[in-house]
Amino acid sequence: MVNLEKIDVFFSLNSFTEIELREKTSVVIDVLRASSSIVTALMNGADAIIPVADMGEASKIAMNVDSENYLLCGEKDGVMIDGYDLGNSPFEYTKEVVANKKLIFNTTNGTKAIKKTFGSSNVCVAAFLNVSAVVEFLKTQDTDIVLVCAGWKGRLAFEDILLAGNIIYKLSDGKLPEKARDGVRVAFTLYDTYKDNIAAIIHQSNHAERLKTLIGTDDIEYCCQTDITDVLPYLNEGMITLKNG
Ligand code: 3SL
Repeated sequence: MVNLEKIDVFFSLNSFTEIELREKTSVVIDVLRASSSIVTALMNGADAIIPVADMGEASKIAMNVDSENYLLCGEKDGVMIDGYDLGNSPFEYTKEVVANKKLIFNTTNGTKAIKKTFGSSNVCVAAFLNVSAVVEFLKTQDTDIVLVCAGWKGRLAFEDILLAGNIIYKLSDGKLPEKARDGVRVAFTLYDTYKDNIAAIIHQSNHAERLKTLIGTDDIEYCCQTDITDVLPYLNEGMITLKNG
């Protein structure tokens, strides 16, 4: 059973150091859109996702692998990078495109946050799309748990904290323990306030506004869906694959 007093929430990838994640289970959250694209890619049969911190790291890997089996994927500031095979819209990660492929994945915040968790005991990736699968996994963990919100360039992102709150709400059966940490209280309270209007409130977030001007609203609507899959993306030797997959 999870000890709810031992959960913490970090609100952006700049708000913690790697040392704070040692011997913990880290859950990386980037609702718009890296987490949602990772979940979708694995749901549609991608073999593995290799998160990278920047373009240099992505190119280095891409130069040394067989391009038949690997795709170079991601974005910078929401826009697909020149020369990449795919951007960061979950709609690009279809069965036809990603099945049996390894994806080198480079995004503005999400993959940088994942890289920072590499020293954790366990790392999984959460979206609204797979929230119940993440919660079931966390219930089996006896380590401390850290919910790592990727945010946007060091700032918090509303939708990431909302999902952190959803995870805590489910783990606590909707009852916040008295000694919960401040980050847990904030995330829980945010989710409790908006739980009946998730999609509507996410549409008003800063990153949703940014995306709307770039690509419209389809991706946002997709990423707001809850529990469309039970896939659990799990980090294993630098690659994210299906847990037990
Ligand atoms: O920051 C990230 O990792 C991305 O998910 C941002 S975007 O939605 O592709 O703009």
